[in-house]
Amino acid sequence: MVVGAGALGLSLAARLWRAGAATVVVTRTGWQADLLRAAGITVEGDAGRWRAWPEVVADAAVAAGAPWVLVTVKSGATETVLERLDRLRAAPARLGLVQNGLDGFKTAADRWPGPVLAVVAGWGARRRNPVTVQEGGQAETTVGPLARADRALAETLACQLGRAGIVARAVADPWPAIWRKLCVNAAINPLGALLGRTNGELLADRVRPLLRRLAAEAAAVAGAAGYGPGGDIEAYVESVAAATSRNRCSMLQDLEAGRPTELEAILGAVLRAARERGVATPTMARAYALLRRRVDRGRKGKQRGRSGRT
Ligand code: KPL
Repeated sequence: MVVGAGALGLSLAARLWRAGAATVVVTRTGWQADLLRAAGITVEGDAGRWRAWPEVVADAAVAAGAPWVLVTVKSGATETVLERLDRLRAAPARLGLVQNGLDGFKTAADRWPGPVLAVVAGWGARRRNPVTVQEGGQAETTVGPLARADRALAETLACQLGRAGIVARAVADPWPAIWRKLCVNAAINPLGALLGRTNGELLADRVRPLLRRLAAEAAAVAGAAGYGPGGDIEAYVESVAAATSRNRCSMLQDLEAGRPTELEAILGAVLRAARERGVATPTMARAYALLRRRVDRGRKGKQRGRSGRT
């Protein structure tokens, strides 16, 4: 069962279905479920366009007996979705959480009664419309146990993802990978969102130094939290931007679509950790303030639109 039919949810469900897994997608809305049932999922990627026809439901109760639940919703929706699944007694299904940030992983580990695994996604995707997803290249995905699970279970999931064409590696402890991805997101996402650029365009000469500075600040915070990414984090972030070069980062996609962003889950989380540990993060604080203003302006515009004022 794949919960969430955003960019990663659609891409994951289509790939699992193509690899022969009995796949059910759970959408948030009935109208998206109807569209997907009628049109299937269209995936656009390096290998051209292809179509997948997994089962689609808007009500997770229909798929309550699934042995694996892969939750792909945004960080802010994790708690609500887990409560809903728990009420359906979907536990003790094995739960794989595909997400950015830190808090969703902590929530899932605390709240879900069954085994929980973190899936730290390395592939980029963009939902072009409710039934079409454009894949934007991939870096390695990491799978690891968070609670009531072990490395063997992570191997099983990584193997299944591998069959679906997702380059995945199992580890015994996913937290270093979660923090490393946080460094990637804390560098690529605010710049992509503020400048309206693809990940690859962030490697242009005038932008690259900012990308590197954000990566270095995030890595200093990760180090102070005990999860220093090691190696050359700036080069690593650049390699992810290159590997997903055609993708517009998720924060940019969310801003453009007027959806809630993961600003708090990503930059908010790094800045909170920096404050607690006394780490200086001036560039990130500036990026956060600019984005906060942009997000709040978007929200006010939406409210005005709803109340009918121009
Ligand atoms: O995770 C991503 C995101 O956009 O949120 C990256 C890896 C940066 C791909 O775009």
